[in-house]
Amino acid sequence: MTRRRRIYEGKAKVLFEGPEPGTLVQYFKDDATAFNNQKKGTITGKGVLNNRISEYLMLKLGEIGIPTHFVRRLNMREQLVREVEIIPLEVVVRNVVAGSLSKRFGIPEGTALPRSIVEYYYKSDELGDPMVSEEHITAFGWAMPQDIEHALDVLQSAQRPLALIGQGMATSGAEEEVRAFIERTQIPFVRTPKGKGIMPDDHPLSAGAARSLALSQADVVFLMGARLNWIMHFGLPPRFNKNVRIIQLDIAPEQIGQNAPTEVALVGDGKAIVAQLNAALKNRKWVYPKGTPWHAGIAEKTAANAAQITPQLVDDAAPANYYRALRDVADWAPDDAIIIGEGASTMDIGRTQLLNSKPRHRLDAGSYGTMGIGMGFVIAAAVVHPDKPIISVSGDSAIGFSGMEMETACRYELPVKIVVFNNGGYKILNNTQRRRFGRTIGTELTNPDFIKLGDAFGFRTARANGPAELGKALKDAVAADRATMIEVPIELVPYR
Ligand SMILES: Cc1ncc(C[n+]2csc(CCOP(=O)(O)OP(=O)(O)O)c2C)c(N)n1
Ligand SMILES: [Mg+2]
Repeated sequence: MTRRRRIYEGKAKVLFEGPEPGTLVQYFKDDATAFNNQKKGTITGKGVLNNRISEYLMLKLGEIGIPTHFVRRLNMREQLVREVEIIPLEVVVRNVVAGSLSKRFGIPEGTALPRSIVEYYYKSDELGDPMVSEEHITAFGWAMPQDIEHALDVLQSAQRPLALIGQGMATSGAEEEVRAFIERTQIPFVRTPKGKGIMPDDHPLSAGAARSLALSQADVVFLMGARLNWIMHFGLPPRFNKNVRIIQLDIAPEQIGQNAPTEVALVGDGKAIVAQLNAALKNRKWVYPKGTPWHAGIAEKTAANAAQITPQLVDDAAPANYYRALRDVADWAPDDAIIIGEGASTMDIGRTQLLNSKPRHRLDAGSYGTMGIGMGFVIAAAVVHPDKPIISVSGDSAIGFSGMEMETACRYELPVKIVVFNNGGYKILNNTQRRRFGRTIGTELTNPDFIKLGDAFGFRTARANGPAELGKALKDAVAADRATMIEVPIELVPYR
């Protein structure tokens, strides 16, 4: 390896330019210093041990969801790290009396302490790294629990608070912390498509079935690893209240204030920060009260929306409507199934009707609704989770974007279940053109015969012509333990 540019040399380490922008190579020296460089020496092999100890600690922190600068150990003395902004504090944990502690208190070196002692030092060579307390740290603004308190103050001041739970909570593994937070504060929540399962869809505080009302009327929105992108209507009116105040938790600083101004920003790992919020809540009596008009309004809208779809849920006519067909899929999908959705109505209605109770069990076209992701997701999910049922619901148009990958699924004998909701949607634009303009252009499209297509690749196939047949087809698909495709003809309701 060619030696890279030396960026900085400190008392114990040398930093070199890393292989990519934003990275550094950290070299551990054998030099030992104490009392701010007044005592110096060399301990052979110290750097090698420090490199290992540092790696061990950083990996442990990573395991519990605390992000660190560590990327990987490169060799005996070097590790690859990310560039970070350094808070000028040194945290010392003492288990045995040594060094300055022995000197300050006259306790012999090597004395075991009755319990661990945590000390903080302000890192400043000119001042000789003075010891400081948490009071100094917060008063001087070196590290800020104020943001946590500020976030809770804003939430507490809300009349109609709403948590938007996003994918960030899934990737940081924050489901336990988020659940504790929602249940402790009693604020309603809506999850983004990729945030499904962090909180169970059928949780009593879910405002998912009254999403439009919840988004448009909330006066404080807490973005928990969720972003105000296309899926969230960019946080703009009329979908959002024009005076909405935003608390934003995100790991990426550049996301703060995207599309709508952020009042309180909490930048960092989701799991760690929600845990901090939960700890801070222990010192507060506040709970968002039960019986507010906000809770009542959401409950009312949820009930009204449910009443509106009930007739479709119980309509056994063939061809099925989306709700009735999805009801069968929902009844059949086991709890640990990974569900993939793509299409327009298939995906949108599927988001409301196919529930998730586990995080990281839903794959969805996401931020931009991009079709063509379905088969890739199906194959990836089956490869990563061979022990879980993989169920995809795909529109007839959507499956056309990447359906050829059925060959891959068969070649690797992946026992995936693909349900194609065929409303002959290709005709939709044709119908719209005819209705609006009295003529058509470029929209005389046809679908393939999906059963023949599936058969050609070696899928087990079935066409379920109505609700009566779908339940059975789905049961047979599970029993078969091989790649299965079920085509479900869906009644065509032309777009407006
Ligand atoms: C790559 C890509 N091209 C085009 C679109 C535009 N688009 C959105 S929905 C849709 C068709 C959806 O039809 P289908 O998959 O049959 O779902 P349905 O609503 O009929 O259930 C298309 C083409 C898109 N989202 N992504
Ligand atoms: Mg369709």
